[in-house]
Amino acid sequence: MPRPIKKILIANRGEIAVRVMRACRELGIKTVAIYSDADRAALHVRTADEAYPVGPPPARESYLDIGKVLDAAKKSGADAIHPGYGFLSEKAEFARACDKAGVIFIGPPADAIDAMGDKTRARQKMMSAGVPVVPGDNGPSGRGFPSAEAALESAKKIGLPVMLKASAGGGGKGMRLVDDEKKFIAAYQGAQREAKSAFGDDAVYLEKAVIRPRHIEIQVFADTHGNVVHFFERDCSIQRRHQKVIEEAPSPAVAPELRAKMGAVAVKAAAAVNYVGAGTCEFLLSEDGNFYFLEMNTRLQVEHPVTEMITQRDLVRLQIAVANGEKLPFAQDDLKVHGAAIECRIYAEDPIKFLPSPGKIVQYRQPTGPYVRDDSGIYEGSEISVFYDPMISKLITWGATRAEAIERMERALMEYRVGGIKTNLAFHRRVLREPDFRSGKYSTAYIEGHKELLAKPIALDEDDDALDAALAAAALHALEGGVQPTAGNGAAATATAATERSAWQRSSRF
Ligand code: MV4
Repeated sequence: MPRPIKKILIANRGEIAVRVMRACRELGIKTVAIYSDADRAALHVRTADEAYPVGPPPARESYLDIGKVLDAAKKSGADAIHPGYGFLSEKAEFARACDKAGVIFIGPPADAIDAMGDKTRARQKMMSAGVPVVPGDNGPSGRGFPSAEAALESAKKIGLPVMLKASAGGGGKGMRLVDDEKKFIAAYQGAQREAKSAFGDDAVYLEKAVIRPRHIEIQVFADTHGNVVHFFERDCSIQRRHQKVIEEAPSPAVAPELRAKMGAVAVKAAAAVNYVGAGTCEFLLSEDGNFYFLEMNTRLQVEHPVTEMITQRDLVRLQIAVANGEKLPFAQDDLKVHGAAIECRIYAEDPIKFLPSPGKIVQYRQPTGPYVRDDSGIYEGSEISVFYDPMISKLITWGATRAEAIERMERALMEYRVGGIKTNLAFHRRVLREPDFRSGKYSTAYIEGHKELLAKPIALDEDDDALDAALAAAALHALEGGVQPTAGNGAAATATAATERSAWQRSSRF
């Protein structure tokens, strides 16, 4: 039995660092933050029991510097490191360096990271394990083709359209769609060049393109005793440029039978690489109901809270338990889907151009109330830096049904106020009432197919200012002997409340 973990260094920043620290606090585990020069006053630093500087703002020189991170672990006496997501979380080299330094890496074994990190290798491994992958060709060497012409011959056999993907890639990086033979050679060479410069490896493989797929992923969990379970699916089809925007669980497109089938396949995939800890198998679900393994993310994911909400389990606590060598405290049959959960990623970004909008948060009101969770890494007065991901928080709501979760999300989005920077709050409000989203009939082409969601707000209630005005007007109307405010806030229907509300809201505009 390994000694129980008493102190964890969180090798990350922002909301995920705070999220991990919360689980540690509940477990009586001490927390250690690391921070770059840009993050001296960041929330994760204030939340930790102790904190160590790791260098200049660029991640390469701080959060990604393995030597500095391990130095901080040594100085602090941490016996484990939680990498969060991004940064060092999927670097096998880091997992190995932790092992060597005698620090527990809270994540899968380095060999499992390697097995899934190389996409052609993962495809081969999954095929051998009986996991369905997208029909395609890894090339005669198993890692790309001897020439673009050889690749074209294979593409013709597969049948266009095909996807060109970098073997060392993932997450859509270096990916190209080819639907015309005449464009194939140039696209292949372009993909090779891109792969070479992005990953230092020009191997490119082919897959038949699945048109308008849904992105369905299965959360898996394995302990060191050979137990592997799945926590059902998340639907992450609402993305823009490979950036997830809204996620939900369960998927409106997945019936119980398909859920069980995909879950069993994901468990098989994890077992095939001797997986340990939290992981996620990504699948494409085609319009005709077939599903194909795409890749496995060997980390805790951003969107893990929707799974926590529908399974009533704390995935970070489980990660720590597994890292302690404990057995999973339940079997597959003990896990059930309870209701529905949705997550909206709130970004500091220009709502029309989708460009980051860094700066100081001068006003911040987090939504709360029943079945609302807002995982945030910022506070009023803190800064959204140009150096890191501009996510402000993840807003998650739960409902007994999907409809209830949506209604609750709409309510929570109305309560949310951010001042000083631009956000995508108004975008989320528009999606939540868009009929294709509400019906659950959407695919990865959703945002592209709904350009009106990106358009400048036109209707009166579509931006914060107009919303404030409408609420104030409703309250005043009620005061004058009219109907109750439609926002359902009975308390606002008094003279004082109405005045205070509009004054407070005015102060929130910048
Ligand atoms: C595909 C595909 C269609 N056919 N592969 C994008 C991210 C990376 N994990 C895989 N991706 C895709 N691979 C085949 N054979 C479509 C996508 C894709 C996509 C996948 C999931 C979520 C959003 C997406 C947006 C565009 C393309």
